[in-house]
Amino acid sequence: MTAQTDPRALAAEAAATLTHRFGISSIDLALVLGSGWSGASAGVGEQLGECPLEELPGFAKPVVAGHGGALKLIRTGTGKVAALFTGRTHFYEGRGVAAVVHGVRTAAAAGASAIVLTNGCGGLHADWAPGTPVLIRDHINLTGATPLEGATFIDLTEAYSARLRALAHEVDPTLLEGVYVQFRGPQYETPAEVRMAKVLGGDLVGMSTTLETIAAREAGLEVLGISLVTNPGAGISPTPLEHAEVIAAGKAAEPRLRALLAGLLDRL
Ligand code: 8IG
Repeated sequence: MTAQTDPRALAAEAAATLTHRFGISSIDLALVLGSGWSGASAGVGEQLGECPLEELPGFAKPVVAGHGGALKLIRTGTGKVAALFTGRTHFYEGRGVAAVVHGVRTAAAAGASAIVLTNGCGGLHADWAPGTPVLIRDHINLTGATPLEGATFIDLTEAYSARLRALAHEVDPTLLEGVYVQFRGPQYETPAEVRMAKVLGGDLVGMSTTLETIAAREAGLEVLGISLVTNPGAGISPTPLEHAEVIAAGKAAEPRLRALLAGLLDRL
């Protein structure tokens, strides 16, 4: 297989381009910023450099406007080098699951040992207000897809590292934990689908993260998943949601999210 067809070779190529471009030998950590998280990441760490993602092999321009696609390199308070992906490819874009996990595989190929996956999602509990961050304890992958091929029997008993969740609790002891349910999207759920997700044991519904976590575990990365509840899942709230309220809640959560990210980067 060539790098054109072998996703791991393509990730190795992207990692080599990244390290060469920034003049570093490797990275230590990676962070993927989901909806509602980019404002929170501003000013976290010392920025070493930035490049548009599409300048690295295998990355394409994101289709969702406002889901910015850049890679920022930062140095943490403890001197570690972290790659921040300011956008991601979603499964619903139809570019295939290898494209969805290309950033994760690139981070692993560049030497990262841990990855923080963040997202914006719907909440399944009426008292989880928009703007509430929730640590992902486990997931349910309802996409019917996987980044793995063949007899790749990856253990997912502790897909989301208990060690990293404990570090997050150190930073913010009031953090909630929950089970994230990934739907394919791009449509939001029906109220019946939201009830189903809850019956199945879910606390959060979204359209990302689980496929990336599977690829990260295959690559041996420790995973920390953090969701930002930006809206109640369909049918959870008796009143239709005002988009402006969601934006305002996200904005109000920014200081808490920034403190969480900064505290994590000093401990990871
Ligand atoms: I932001 O309610 C956001 N992303 N599936 N459902 C799903 N994805 C989401 C939602 C939601 N809110």
